[in-house]
Amino acid sequence: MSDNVIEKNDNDGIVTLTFNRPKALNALNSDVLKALAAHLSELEGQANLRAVLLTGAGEKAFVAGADITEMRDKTPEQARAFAAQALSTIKRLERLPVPVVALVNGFCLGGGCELALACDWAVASDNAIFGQPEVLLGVIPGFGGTQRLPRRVGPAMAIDLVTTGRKIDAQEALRIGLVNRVMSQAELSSYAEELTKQLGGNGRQAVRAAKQAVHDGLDQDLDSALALETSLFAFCFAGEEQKEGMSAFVEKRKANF
Ligand code: DAK
Repeated sequence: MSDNVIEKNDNDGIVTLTFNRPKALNALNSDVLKALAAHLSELEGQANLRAVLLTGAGEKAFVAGADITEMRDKTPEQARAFAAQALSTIKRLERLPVPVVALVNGFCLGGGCELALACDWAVASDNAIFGQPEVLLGVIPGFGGTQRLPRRVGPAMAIDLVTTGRKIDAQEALRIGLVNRVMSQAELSSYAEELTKQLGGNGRQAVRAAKQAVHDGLDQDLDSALALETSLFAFCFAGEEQKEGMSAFVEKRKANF
């Protein structure tokens, strides 16, 4: 595996993973997927983890898709194995117990868009370009795009994007709910600091429980999901954070989690 295809920066539990193949617009090959899986194994065991940010090296691309050169000669069996490996890695990313945010700094196509969809939310620079152009290559999205895209933007828009393969700009991505915010490249590069401030005063266990409630609840009917929320709400009262957070409010001081 080549070194450094993903760079890691850890700022007190706010971890940024940077896809680092700028000459290939950070396209995802098997080395990158292996490196991502290895980083996830570390992050899953990291006690002080607060958030994970994904971004792309260079100013041109977040991730321009799966590596087409590597995919070209695959047999159906190899394609199935490749997709299965990627799907399980992307699922592990999605289920990290902390917020996972895509910082989309340019082309975000195919497998790159699917990676962003597996993040809890995405923010984009104003030059970002999104799309699921797989049909132009004679295939369909293979990293979850046909399933996560309709869940995020609705089936009509998802079918539009996966059947035409058209590219959309950051403003359209914002309008359809694919990204939460659009900002300049400079603002995007300081987003880690902004997120540090936003999460800084929050209970860590509460943040984890909030994410779990949303993810697990989305897979259930409403009554079961509300019961899950009740369990997690009650669970919060078993820990120190709830006592500290509510005491701090009553005593008119800042909570110290
Ligand atoms: N793979 C490999 N190399 C790529 C790449 C990619 N996806 N995208 C860009 N590159 C490389 C280019 O080949 C070029 O390399 P050199 O020629 O310099 O060696 C370099 O990056 C710079 O790209 P360009 O010269 O093309 O730059 P431009 O600014 O002119 O164009 C572009 C930028 C993003 C519009 C263009 O590069 C482009 O269209 N790239 C391909 C985008 C794309 O089609 N992405 C989707 C890939 S398909 C599945 C599993 C997974 C998937 C599907 C099925 N199963 C197992 C079922 C996922 C599929 C995909 O993601």
